[in-house]
Parts: sequence; structure tokens; C-alpha cells
Amino acid sequence: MARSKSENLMARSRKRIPGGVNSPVRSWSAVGKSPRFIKRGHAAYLFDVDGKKYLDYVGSWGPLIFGHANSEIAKAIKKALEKGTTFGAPTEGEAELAEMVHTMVPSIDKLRLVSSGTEATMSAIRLSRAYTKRDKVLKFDGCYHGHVDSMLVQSGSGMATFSLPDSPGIPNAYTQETLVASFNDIDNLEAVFREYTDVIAAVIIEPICGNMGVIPPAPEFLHALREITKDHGTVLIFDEVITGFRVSAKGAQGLYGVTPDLTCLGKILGGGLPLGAFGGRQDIMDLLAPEGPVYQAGTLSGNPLAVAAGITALKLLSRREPYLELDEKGSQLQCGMEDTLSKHHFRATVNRVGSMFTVFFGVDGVRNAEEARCCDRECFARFFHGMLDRGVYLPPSPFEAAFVSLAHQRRDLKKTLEAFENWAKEESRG
Ligand code: HOZ
Repeated sequence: MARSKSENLMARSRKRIPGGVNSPVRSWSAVGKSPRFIKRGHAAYLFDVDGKKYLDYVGSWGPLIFGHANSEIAKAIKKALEKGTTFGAPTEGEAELAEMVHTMVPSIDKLRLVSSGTEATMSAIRLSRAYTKRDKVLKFDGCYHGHVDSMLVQSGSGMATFSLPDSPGIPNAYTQETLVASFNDIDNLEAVFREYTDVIAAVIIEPICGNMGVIPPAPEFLHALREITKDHGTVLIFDEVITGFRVSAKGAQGLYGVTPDLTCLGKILGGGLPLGAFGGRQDIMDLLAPEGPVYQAGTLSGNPLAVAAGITALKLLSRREPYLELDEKGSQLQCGMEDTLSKHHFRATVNRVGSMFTVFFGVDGVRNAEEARCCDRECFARFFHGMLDRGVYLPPSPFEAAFVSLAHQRRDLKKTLEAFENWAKEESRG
């Protein structure tokens, strides 16, 4: 059979790009076959180089809450572009965006803009260590905080997808400072704090996990975490790179009423361009150079195009109050999928918070990484390809979140559920 254009492009890319991709989960290694090369996106749809059209639930892994090529964001980027792409000097837009973020997420007194979520978490950790004069950082099994050296321990996303416990190339001395606890387990958290009293600089957490598939926090878990960190003088960092502006205007901290000391943002913040941020309590943030001694910098930090896209995205979100709509759409998909799963006697569970969801096969419930790892990966791969063949593009790993956008219409959700019913019927026949 003749090779598709995507397969040819993958063969070409592999010669000059490790694995043919610039971020490992894009390789489809967990689900097999060659990834589709994308030509363009429009609203809720993706179009590949072979002329196929897909309903997209990856949304570039989270940023595209308005779908692809939103006209107002595109207009703002074009307007900014005409004035120049980068100045390496402050611009008014940066002040405006910082003010908007503070208004929407009041725990962020001050923030610094960076270019990615990884930079945001890396910098928040450094700042917490300087503030507390302690070295240890506690993370949760299965949470992913970008590819920061000390955070690639029992990590989610690609590390879970490829079953990598940690990454070579990271000195032991770095990972020795990383403690790992189990998500949603208050007893375990208390035990770690008892063992490491007064030495933990920070706890970093995805308040809603998105990188071991979607896992919501158990009631009281985040509140208990807030209490224990406060009692021990430990900085609490919420990694809201995925959940920021996704689950509510205030992110997960707004949804659950828990205020962290520092917050990391990315994805939606940049309106589809590379932008991240970390921010929070003024007394901690003022330790940053040039105000204080903690160094952090970036040539393209606060890039005018990304800032213009971000301002427009946040303005659109504030204008529209979209979270009820997103929740309804997510709920429609979840209920429809659950009906199909029970009708065809699947052992599976759909985890969802608002517009983020994951289908886990072969398990009854998933509350932490250990349970997520028990899911049936082969069934997930069949599900992924079955949906793809029916025109629905999902994350190519069970350890990632799928995203519904405001561009998804009722008819799109209906089409998705029909595809799912169709696949499930075929799968259950064996
Ligand atoms: N960090 C993303 C998954 N949670 C992957 C980004 C990408 O591969 O594009």
C-alpha cells in the first residue's frame, strides 16, 4: 500500500528530529502507527496533510479553549506583529496582562511572564527554596510539572506513557531533594511531613491531575494540603498550567476554594502562543531579581505577540462567562459515553472536571497514579484508533487529558457519541 503523506513526512522528520517529533507524546508510541501531520485547524476541527478532517479533542494539549484560529485572537496577533515581534524591553501589554491575571486570580499579587509551563514551575520551585531556605520539594506520583530536572521523578504525561520512572541525565543529587507522595492520600501526606519535618521548601501539585489522565482531587484533599503546608511553613505551589482559566476563571483554586502561595500558568494564558507565568504572594515574588536576589530571566519572556494573544483570550473569557457552557458540553460527553460503556458491558470509567476528561478502560475508578497505571492500555489504543477512523482525534495516550472547547457545537458532541457507540459496539463483539 502506498504510504500516506503523513507517513512520508514522519520518515523525513525522523532523519533530523529525534523520533520525528519535538515533544515525545506526539509520536503516538503508546497507541502505534504513524502520527498525522497537521496542515491546519479551524474551530473544533483539524485537517491533516492527507486531506482528512477530524473533530479535535487535543486542542494543542489545552491552550485552545476557543478552538483553532479564533478570529479575534488572530486579529490581535496580526496587529501586534505589524509593530515588531520582540523588543527585549518592557511593553504596556505586559502590565495589562499582569493586571488582568491578578483580577481573575486574586491570589496572584505579582507575576512574572516566561515562555513555557516548564519555565514557570522551575522558577516557582527556585523561588520557594530561596524563600524558605530549604531544599526538599514534594510532588505527587503521576503529576507532571514540565521537564524540570528535579520533577522528572514518578512523573506523568510522556514519562507515564513510556513507563519511565525517571530520566537519565539528571544527577542523583537533584532527585534526592525530591519527595513523592500519593495523590488524594491525606495519611500519606501527613506521614511524609512527619518524616521530613521543617525541611520541605515546597509542595507542587496539579490541583486537578491532567497528566496521568484526568483525576479530580478528593473532597478535602486540597484543603488538608493547604493546612499542612501552612503549619509547616512550606510554600504551596499550584501548577495550573492546564487548569488555569480552563475549569473556572480562577482556575482550580477558584473551583475548590483553596488558595496557594504560588501559581504556575501557561497554555490558555498565551491564547495559543508560547507563554507561561508564575506568580503569587508579593512577599515571595519580591525576592525575584532585580527586586531581590533570586535570578530568573528570558530573552523572549513577555513576548509581545504572545502577550497580545493572551490579553485577547482572557478578555474573551471574561466577556463570555464560558464555564457553565463548557461544563454542560463535558457532561453531555461523559453521560453519553457512560451510557454506551454500560450498554456494551465495558469495565471502564470516565473521569471529568468541566471540559477536561479521560476514559480509563479496565478499571472501576481512578483516584491516583497507581490506579491509573492499572488501566488497559491496549484497549485504549484500540479506542484511540477506532475514534480516529471515525473522524475523532483524541490524545494518543491514556495518561493525558482530552479537552472540549467553546468551538465544539452540539452536533459535534452528537457525532462524537455516535462514533463512540459505533466503536464500542464493534469492540464488544470482539
Ligand atoms: N505537556 C503536554 C502533555 N501534557 C505535551 C505537549 C506536546 O507534546 O505538545
